[in-house]
Amino acid sequence: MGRLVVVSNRVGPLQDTGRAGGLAVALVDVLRERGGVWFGWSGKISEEGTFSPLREQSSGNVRVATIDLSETDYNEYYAGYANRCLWPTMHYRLDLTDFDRKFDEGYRRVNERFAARLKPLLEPDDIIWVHDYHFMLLGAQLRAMGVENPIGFFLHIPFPVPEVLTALPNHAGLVRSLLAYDLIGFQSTRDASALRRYLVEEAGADETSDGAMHVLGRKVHLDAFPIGIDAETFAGYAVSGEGQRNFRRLKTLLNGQIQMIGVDRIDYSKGLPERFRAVERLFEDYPENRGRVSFMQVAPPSRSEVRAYSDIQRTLEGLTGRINGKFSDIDWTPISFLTQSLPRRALAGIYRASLIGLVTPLRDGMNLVAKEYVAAQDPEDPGVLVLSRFAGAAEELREALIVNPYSIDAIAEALQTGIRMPQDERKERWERLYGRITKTTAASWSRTFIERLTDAAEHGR
Ligand code: ADQ
Repeated sequence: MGRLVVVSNRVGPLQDTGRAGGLAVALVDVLRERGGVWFGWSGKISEEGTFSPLREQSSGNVRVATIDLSETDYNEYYAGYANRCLWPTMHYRLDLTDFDRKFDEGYRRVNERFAARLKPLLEPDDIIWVHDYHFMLLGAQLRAMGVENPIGFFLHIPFPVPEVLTALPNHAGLVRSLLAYDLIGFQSTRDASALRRYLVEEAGADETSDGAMHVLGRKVHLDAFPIGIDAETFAGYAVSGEGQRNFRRLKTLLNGQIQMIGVDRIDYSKGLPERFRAVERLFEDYPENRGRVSFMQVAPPSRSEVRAYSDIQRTLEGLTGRINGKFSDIDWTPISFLTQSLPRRALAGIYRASLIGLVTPLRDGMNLVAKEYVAAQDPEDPGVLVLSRFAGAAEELREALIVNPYSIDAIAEALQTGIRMPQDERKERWERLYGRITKTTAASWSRTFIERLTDAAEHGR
């Protein structure tokens, strides 16, 4: 069995810090099983940039190797192309894109350098698994350097329909580079069909009998591999010492009142202003909830060097102030807005103390918070998940209350339905949801992808 080489923008950590997400843990598990290398950006900016010496760290049979970025690389590749061109386009926000050709050049340059720095680390039997929108060109560049190992790509964010993707100035080049991968994986069938449709309409592709595509002289394998969490471990977090402490703290504070929870990075794709307005609408349309129900949003800032991100934090602070000013009483505040990140065990306890989990992104590849919320519930008295139809998770989590995140009225109505839902119905829905999240886990996700990649590389290029 060959080693596994994982490439992603940010790497690690190899040890459980109590803060790392389920994805990092899943990847460490498969890396340990096969032995291998995790290669990516160090998170540091230095003058030498991608020419900097390799930063290395090993734990058992797993080696982590990273390089720095120069300030220009960071601005053009990361803050520029990845986060001002690809992220908004893939999330259907063409109004927020900034197509500057310098970003394009920076993205290509950094992908090339990562390929060049990765090549000497490779062994002939390695399987290479590239992650996410930062490295769409990497496979093609490795091939151009003569690398023949199986190379797979998994996109963690949505893949937009051709009508949207074709607004990206170099979409043809980007997609052509993707075709160098032996297997292209997406979060949902919706995303996989968007690429299929693009290949047919823009590149004259034909579908083969095994579901692969013949395009530009190549056979390309693509499919949906919905990412999961380690649900049982996360359920354990909710009843761990730290989980229970947070659960009790909150329950004491709530004193019989109902709590609704939202947990997201601050990002315009997460539908946060719409969610805050929906909470306001709940108190307007169903005034019996005033003094009885409150909403907590935990949202640490991210990518604040990009204007659209800092703007949204100000909007949310404004909305919190306005809504609290309008409805608060001496012993009740409708919204608390926390801009910090919390340890995972504490988070699990907070999910469990909340009757409603609000996950309402305008677009999301999957959304792991939806799955974590379900995992953390008390099986005897579970809460209700209110989930956007535009999250990849909605394809699987069909027993959630599925909403249109653009409709403030629809969200408010679902909140009211959730608040009033009898315990029997909550249990019935939750049992089905829990069944689904324990079936596809983080571990089964990575194993399935690697198996399919090995297969695709063996049987058809
Ligand atoms: P993200 O956009 O970051 O991920 P998501 O899937 O929800 O979105 O994952 C966020 C993770 O960060 C969750 O594990 C959550 O618990 C954690 N988190 C968020 N806020 C936190 C806080 N305040 N404190 C502590 N932890 C917090 C991208 C894609 C998603 C896709 C994932 C994985 O955008 O669609 O599901 O990758 O593929």
